[in-house]
Amino acid sequence: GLDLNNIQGDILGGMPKKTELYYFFQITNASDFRKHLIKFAPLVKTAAQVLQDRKKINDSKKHGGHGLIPMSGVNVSFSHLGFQKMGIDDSTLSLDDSDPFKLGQRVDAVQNLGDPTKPSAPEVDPLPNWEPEFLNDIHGIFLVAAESFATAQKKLKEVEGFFHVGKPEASINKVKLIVGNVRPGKEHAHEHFGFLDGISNPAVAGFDPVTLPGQGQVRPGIILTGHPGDEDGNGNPIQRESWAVDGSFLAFRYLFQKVPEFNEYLKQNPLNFGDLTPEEGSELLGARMVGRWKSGAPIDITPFKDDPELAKDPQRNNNFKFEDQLNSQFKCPFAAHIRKTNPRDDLESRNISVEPRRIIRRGIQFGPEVTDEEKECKQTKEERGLLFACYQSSIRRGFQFMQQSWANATNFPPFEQQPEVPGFDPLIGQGADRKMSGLDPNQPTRELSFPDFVVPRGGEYFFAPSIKALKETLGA
Ligand code: N7H
Repeated sequence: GLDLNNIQGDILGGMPKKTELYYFFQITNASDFRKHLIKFAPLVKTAAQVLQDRKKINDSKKHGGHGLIPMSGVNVSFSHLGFQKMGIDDSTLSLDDSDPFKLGQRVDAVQNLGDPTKPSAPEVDPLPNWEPEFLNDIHGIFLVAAESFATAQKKLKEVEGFFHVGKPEASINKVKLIVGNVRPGKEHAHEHFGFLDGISNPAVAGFDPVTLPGQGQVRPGIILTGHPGDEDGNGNPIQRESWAVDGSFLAFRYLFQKVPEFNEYLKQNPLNFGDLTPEEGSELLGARMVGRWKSGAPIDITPFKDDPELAKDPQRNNNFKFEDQLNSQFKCPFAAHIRKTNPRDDLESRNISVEPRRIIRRGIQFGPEVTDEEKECKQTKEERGLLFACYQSSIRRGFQFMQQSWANATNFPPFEQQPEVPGFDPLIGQGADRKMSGLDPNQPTRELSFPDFVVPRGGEYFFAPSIKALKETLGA
């Protein structure tokens, strides 16, 4: 079985959160840092503790409470540069020199992910057009999750204390702090474009007691290093050093969302279908870009009319495979965000497993609600978006492949018979001439072009080590 006391809690289970602080740091004194790390390690929330936390919340709700009990959790991960700085040989974390973990996301973003480069970029080694802090070397990240900002803030102070931040003997230096927040009221659990998020994550064998219909189960090694499924591209188990077992790679992306522009696009391009009003035609367009209605109901099940009851039912809201739509965009466009990122039977019907590509998403929103001024001028004035974070046992096989070979690849998913090309993932697909087919159910070949709705402004790849590794190998 899995040793849940040895695995960080954000990977399996997910730290409960209303607020989450993303604290990016550089190690300034490696030997002191490693000493401080030993003392800090017991603070790190484990997968076992997350299960207890969730039980506490559920019990409180059962007894009529709102479940908002004071509670916090801290996790820590390191970049390749961070391991180098600590003097730790992390060679079993990368397969080769072009492994995205080893490259670092700053390089991978331009080489493989398709991030726009700085306007003034030189010809050689151009930099991505990111916030300046993310062009620095980042060695590690603390994730501090809590039920409130006050609790999170207090916990972060405690974390900083372990590393003597603010004192001459500090062993780390803050590069950037980003505050994540779930959206208020009814928008709780919805991302900034308005869609319910966090519905579809794979069940992990040996951890999740049930697999919901359509959810799909993965072997533990798809997410965790050193377990069955932690394989190279040829299906051979990767030999990890013992300290590198029970960890997971964290892909972080700082994604800004242009919400007023997205809304205006929907408004300007309502789908004309059946007897839909223009407002309903705009709703349908949004649903077809994502593959789900804002409520979360999947359009493969309910293509032309939202069904909020279905959306709320975990037995039904993920129970679809596009199986009767393999060569059709009638119900769901090929390039819809959730079909691009989990093509289900588009691949499985060809005996290509989606299991190795699956990731566990743990993100949170940042930034304020759209202001009246922004609504009026239909332009983004405030910074908001998604702190995208996902776990997998290989960045190359998981996040990088999903972005590069699925979302950005206009001929994915594969199809037969149809003359149309799927196009870009309308939300996250990157490249020139962003467009997709299949949005208009009556005219699947019709292509719609779109501006950028999601803009990457930073990121890094990290490895979340086991608790034992923190205490015995990295801590010294
Ligand atoms: Fe996506 N969105 O709000 O539209 N995503 N995503 N994502 N995403 C999903 O099924 C969104 C991003 C995946 O198993 C839903 O839980 C936005 C990146 C995967 O069926 C919604 C952004 C990557 C899934 C969104 C964004 C992915 C998924 C439906 C950026 C990876 C599960 C809710 C700002 C490269 C697919 C749900 C499945 C679902 C949105 C980013 C991947 C609503 C706004 C960068 C694997």
